Amino acid sequence: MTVRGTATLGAALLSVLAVPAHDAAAATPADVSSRTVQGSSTTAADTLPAPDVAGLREVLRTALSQGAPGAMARIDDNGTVHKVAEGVADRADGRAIDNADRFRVGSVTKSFSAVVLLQLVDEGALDLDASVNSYLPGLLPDDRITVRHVLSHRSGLYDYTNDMFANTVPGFEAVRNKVFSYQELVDLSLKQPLGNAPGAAYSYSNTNFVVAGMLIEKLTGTSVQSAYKSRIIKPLKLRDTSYVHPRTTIAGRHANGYLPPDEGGTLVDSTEQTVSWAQSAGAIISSTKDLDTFFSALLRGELTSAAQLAQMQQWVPVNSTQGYGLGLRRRDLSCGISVYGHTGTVQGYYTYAFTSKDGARTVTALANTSNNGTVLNTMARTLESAFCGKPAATSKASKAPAARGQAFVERYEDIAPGIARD
Ligand code: REY
Repeated sequence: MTVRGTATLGAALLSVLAVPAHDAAAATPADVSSRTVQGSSTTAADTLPAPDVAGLREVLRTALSQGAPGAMARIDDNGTVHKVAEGVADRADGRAIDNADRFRVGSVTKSFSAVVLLQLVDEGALDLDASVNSYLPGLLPDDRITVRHVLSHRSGLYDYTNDMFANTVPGFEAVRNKVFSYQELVDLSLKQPLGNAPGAAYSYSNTNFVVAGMLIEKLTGTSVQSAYKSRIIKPLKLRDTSYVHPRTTIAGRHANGYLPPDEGGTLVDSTEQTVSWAQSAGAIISSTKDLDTFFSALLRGELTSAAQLAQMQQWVPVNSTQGYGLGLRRRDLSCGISVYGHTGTVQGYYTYAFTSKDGARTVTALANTSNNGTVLNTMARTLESAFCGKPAATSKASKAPAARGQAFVERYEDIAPGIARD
């Protein structure tokens, strides 16, 4: 279990943050969350507060009041399922959104890419601390950039999407039907110098997971599509999950995505696109059920060895309540519980998918809008409802389920820094 006192957490994080930024080796292995959990044999379902399903519905309704056409969430709690949905999947015909709907998961794709690479580590085909250039000669401008740096966003590689989507709708329309090669995306990034020395600092960049895709294809000799399929989708029987780049449509029942222009006005239906600008950094299609299955299996140790799962949880501090491992995020909730998963932003879709330390309780939440920081922060509160339970009625700080999470997360949101925030 991951419950711990705020004081312990604060001290642990401070000790991490105090590590000199240039000392990458020292900065890496500060696993503040596992420090207090070793030896525990209880499951999250035994010890977590019951999910606050009514509070969860309120969070989704708030997202609708802030501009999301629809929002939904599914909790898988050690065999018990809670499904909540509000609003519409399709504004044209008014069809209600439903947890059976597929959607674009954005950067949750990064966790899939990391899992494939960690499986390759397990197989002896990849060394996390080897230079990326030792596998892809001449690709990156600095031989000191390792696979670990890339998977933990510490390479310093510039995020080309900052420029691509500086103007939201025009940027999207310019690329929605484009097909990029990985090399073209890396070349866009390399127009800018590295933002930091390899290993020295966390700086979220899609370029890192484009490089991850290139490593997957080089080492497996297959496409990322077939690597995801044979290594994750088939073994876990994820029937709603696919990687269909560069096909623009979402097969089967799905939620449409709606993108608000920066200047306000009519939402743009952004459902159909190649997502070629993201590929192995963000182009997977899935469902709330499948993402729950995926993160639960991951934290239960069903996708990698225990050793590689531990590598994925070597946290680099993102801020005082979040860490980034290898393609995996940690978020520390207001009730002292930490959860593990990923967030995703792709035009028209915001996703949160997080599980407990032991994988026993998982929630995936989706709003079918993006470019709306208010909705993004509201949706973060689905984690509070799912893992922290009902706020105590007597507590001043928790008069309403909404109030508690809001103050906590709004200061610390980090999903696609620089571009997806208000
Ligand atoms: C890209 C722009 C966001 C989204 C991004 N997503 O990097 C990756 C992730 C895959 O972390 C777009 N924002 C929006 C803008 C801002 O265009 N000007 O909000 O749809 O999931």
